[in-house]
Order: sequence, then C-alpha cells, then structure tokens
Amino acid sequence: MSTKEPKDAEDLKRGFEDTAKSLGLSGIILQSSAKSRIDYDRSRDELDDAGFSVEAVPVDNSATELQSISKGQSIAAIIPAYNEADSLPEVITATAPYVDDVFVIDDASTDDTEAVAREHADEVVSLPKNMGVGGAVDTGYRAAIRSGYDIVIQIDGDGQHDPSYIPKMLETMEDRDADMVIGSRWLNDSYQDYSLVRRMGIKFFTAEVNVLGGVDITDVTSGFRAYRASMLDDLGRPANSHWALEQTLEAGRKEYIVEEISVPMPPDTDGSQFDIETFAKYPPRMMLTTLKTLLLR
Ligand SMILES: Nc1nc2c(ncn2[C@@H]2O[C@H](COP(=O)(O)OP(=O)(O)OP(=O)(O)O)[C@@H](O)[C@H]2O)c(=O)[nH]1
Ligand SMILES: [Mg+2]
Repeated sequence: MSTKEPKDAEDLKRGFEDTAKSLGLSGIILQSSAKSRIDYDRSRDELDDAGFSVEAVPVDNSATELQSISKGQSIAAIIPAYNEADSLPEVITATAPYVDDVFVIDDASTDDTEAVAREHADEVVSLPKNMGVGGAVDTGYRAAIRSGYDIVIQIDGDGQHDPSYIPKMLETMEDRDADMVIGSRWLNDSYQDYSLVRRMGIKFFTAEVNVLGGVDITDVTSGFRAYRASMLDDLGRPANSHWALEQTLEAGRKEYIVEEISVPMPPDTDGSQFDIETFAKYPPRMMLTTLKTLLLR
C-alpha cells in the first residue's frame, strides 16, 4: 500500500480490510513503505497478536546472510539520478534489502526524481545545478564517507544494473580482498547488444587502463561498482567526464585491488548520454583524462 495522502492511506487500509473480511480471509499484512522486503514470519507473529490487520515487519538486514558476507561492515548505496523518476522507485526498492542505507543524488533533475527519491530513499542529496555523472557520484562518495560507512555500492538510477548482484560483489570483495569490484557486461553476452562504436570505445579504454594502471579488467566504463570507503577517501575527486576511467586508473596506479564479476547489463535505449556529440568528443576527452591522471595523481 503506497499513497501520498494520509487520509487516502487510512481509507485504503479500511478498504483492504473490508474486502479481505468479505472474502473470508483471516487477516492481512499491509506494507505502507515499499523500501524494504517483508519479513513474513515476524509479520505473521505480529498478526497473531494484533488481530485482523498488521503493518508489515521489514527484513532486518543485520540478521541476513549479507551481514555475514560483509562481516558486519556498514554499507551505503549511492544512486546518481538525472531525470529517472520512472525507474528510480524500483531501483531503490530492489537495492534497499542489500544495504544499510540508500542515498540518491538528484543531479538537478527537471522531472519528479527528487520527490520520488524523498518518498523511497533513506537520504537524498539535491544538487542545486546539474553536475553530470562524475559530479553526482563524487557527491555520493563524500556523503557516504562523511557518514562513516565502510562500503559504498554505486548503482545507476535508470534500471540498467540489477541490484541482486550486490551480494556477489560483496562476496568477491571479501574473498579476494578487493578494494573495488566492478560489474562487467563483458563477462557475459550482454556486451553484444551495444553498438559497435560503443564496444570499440569500451574495449580500447579498458585496454588502456589495464596497461597503464596495471589492472586486469574487461569493462572500465561500468557504473555498477562496490568500493571500500577508505579507498574512495584516498582517491582524488574524478572530473565529470570519464570519471570511471580516471577513478580506475588512479586506483590501479595506487595498487588498490580491482576485481570484476559478471553482470548482464542491457543497453539503455532511453535517456542515454551517448548521443552523436558525445561520441565525437569521447576519444580526445578520454586521452586528456588519462594524461591528467598520469601526471597529477
Ligand atoms: N546522462 C546523465 N546521467 C546522469 C547525470 N547526472 C547523473 N546521472 C545519472 O548517472 C547514471 C548513469 O548515466 P547514464 O546516462 O545511464 O550513463 P551510462 O549508463 O553510462 O550510459 P547508457 O548505457 O547510455 O545508459 C544514471 O543513473 C543517470 O541518471 C547527467 O547529468 N547526465
Ligand atoms: Mg545508463
């Protein structure tokens, strides 16, 4: 059950109860916030004590297997979002069970992204002007570091990244003692659905980072990542264009351990930043980013 007006919520609740009673049901569990998964066992126990209807008890993340994977370390998800009002609720809801808190960085969207984020996320940072993906993710890193989280998950707000891969990322981080884990579309078939130009670009710059940064990865432009906050704190602030190249190269050169897992990632046909102009500017800007990282970091 999710609605903005409290009065409507009460009406809706009564409506559900009346319908359930008329159907002869023995009780109902109501969920007013879609932020967490429902702990059905505990909700049923509460229902036994409370009567006909009860508010759903959320899954307690600290009790889940996930906490044993991440050894009790605190985890924040950061979601950069620019005009993602349609996809954002589902992304937040699906991410929340795997982390302690979900931060949305609204990059001065012109649609309802901010309102949607405030309804579903734990924390919302609203940027006063559009900063681009690099600026938005860096704002998220700083917010998570300031709040003392141990691990940061970065996931896009457009629905391209499947949050159910987060446990695998955390497991890989622990098993391989990694500082960064990247979700790669090159370790499965999904890269084949991207345009030839885009694939060539990703291939080329990934090879470049592998050679110059001493890492061994397949998908440097992926924005689905897990980080140790201590490493993020040690890296410089990535500039807006090509934050992923800059960040991965710097991490490699500073000898942080960068690992990957396979994550299927369909191309985004809606609202992609990869228009003709971006393609044209891509190679020189990537080169500049590389030089800057090599010389200044
Ligand atoms: N395009 C764009 N995205 C932004 C901006 N600020 C934050 N974002 C968010 O950053 C994330 C990545 O942006 P995308 O445009 O999806 O970039 P991408 O996934 O590398 O490219 P596509 O495969 O074309 O989607 C999304 O969640 C965006 O909403 C911005 O100024 N422009
Ligand atoms: Mg995208």
